Amino acid sequence: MSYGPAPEGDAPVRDWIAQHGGTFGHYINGEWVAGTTTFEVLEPATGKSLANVAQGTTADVDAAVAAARAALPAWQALDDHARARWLYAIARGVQKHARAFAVLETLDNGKPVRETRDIDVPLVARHFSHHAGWAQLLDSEFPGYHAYGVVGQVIPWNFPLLMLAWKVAPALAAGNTVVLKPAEYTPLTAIRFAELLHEIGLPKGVFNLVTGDGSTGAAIVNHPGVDKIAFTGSTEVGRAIRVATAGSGKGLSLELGGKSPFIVFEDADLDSVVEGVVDAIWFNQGQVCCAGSRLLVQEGVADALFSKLRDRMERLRVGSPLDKAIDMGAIVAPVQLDRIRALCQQGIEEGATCWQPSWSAPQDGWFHPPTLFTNVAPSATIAQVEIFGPVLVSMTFRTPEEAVALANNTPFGLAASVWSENINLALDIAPKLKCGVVWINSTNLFDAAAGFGGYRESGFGREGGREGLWEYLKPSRAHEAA
Ligand code: TAP
Repeated sequence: MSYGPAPEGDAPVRDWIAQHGGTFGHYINGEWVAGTTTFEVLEPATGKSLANVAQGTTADVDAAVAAARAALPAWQALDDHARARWLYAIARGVQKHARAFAVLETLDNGKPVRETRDIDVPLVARHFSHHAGWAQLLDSEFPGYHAYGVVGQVIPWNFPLLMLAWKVAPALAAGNTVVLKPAEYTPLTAIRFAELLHEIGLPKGVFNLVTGDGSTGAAIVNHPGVDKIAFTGSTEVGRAIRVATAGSGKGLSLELGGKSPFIVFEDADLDSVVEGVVDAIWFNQGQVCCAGSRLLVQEGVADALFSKLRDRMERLRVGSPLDKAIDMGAIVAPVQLDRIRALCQQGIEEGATCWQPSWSAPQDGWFHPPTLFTNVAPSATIAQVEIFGPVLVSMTFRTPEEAVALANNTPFGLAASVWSENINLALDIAPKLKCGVVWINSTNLFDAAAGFGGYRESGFGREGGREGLWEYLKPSRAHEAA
């Protein structure tokens, strides 16, 4: 299949890249700084080159931290209402350029434009306007607390702009200044975001962007001038960051991986369940930290559900993410695709049954079909590790107690969803699940006002709402002395 039509119009976004000569630098102290070296960013749907982006060095991180430090007194001295006005201006700017942000995110990440247009970008704007509200309530709602100072933020590639918003909005609202590193695969919407801040005139140094690979992230984490690290990414890197920051006095919040259960009781409405599953595991090709990647279904309805699910999977469309009719786009990078394939192979070798619909893979780019595993042992590798792809692993249970035991049988603890027409049963099960978020008869619902985050190996700290604000505040000295 060729790279299909672009109903959302990708030409203006490709023109924007071309206007920059296809090369982008860091945004430090309100200026664009060329990188000493660059790396190539590829388009997942075609495998072709999209842009070249600066590789951040320790000198770049030093400059960014110094700029954030210098900007701190004036930013903190701003009246809360004045800070709120900046956040509203950012929200408005995102809305104004929503189409360009959505298309750019789709080109860079490979996720369907229908998702970036209807979910990612609107949630970004909502996050900034929500935190504009909080900026005005700091004195009344958090007396005796003040901003950390300079915050270092390192984010993943699966929701590039949304993860930026989850980090930057509360940090700025609370009066911190920021040094942010986006993921190597997907830095472009963060770059366009920095351009937006420049256009609206945010004071220099309040937001600094240093692009690069993991070494740039490590330079931010280890920098002595950073007061707090906020990280979203894999459990493996989160663990390394916790070790690196131990004893440094830095604040830390970690939003890590997951292996979230999707629990279906036999009285659930199976047609709703099927649509829920589509959203849980095939949204963003399953590259979602809280993806409902483990389907736990009560024995009496297992066969009926699998049959309905297979029918629905046959109708999922995989292809060019710029096509609005597409359900699943591309996997972010070949290394991720290889990892997904290898884990599927391991699942088969360990005795599970793999089912995929008939599909024709687009010739270019990196695509994987929706995949369902049945007959999976709870201890199987695919039942335990985060696959981070469109692969659903299913197991059956007999009793609610067994469902809870299966659900809690991984080291993670991010999210869960429970499906039953008996609300008493669902409400009884929910608090027994070891995870930060539980959805009932729904999944993947995010709201700027609701704290999101995990525990166990899914990390600690919350993003969103009042709980999220705490991550960017610490007691003022007077309060500590009291
Ligand atoms: P990671 O490989 O952990 O990368 C995350 C970020 O950390 C990237 O910017 C990465 O840079 C950087 N990094 C890599 N090594 C580092 C180091 N030693 N020190 C500091 N920074 C370093 O994760 P990913 O593959 O991008 O994202 C997928 C993971 O994120 C999944 O496990 C997913 O569950 C998790 N996630 C969690 C949540 C929440 S809210 N819990 C939300 C979204 C995603 P490079 O890009 O250059 O490698």
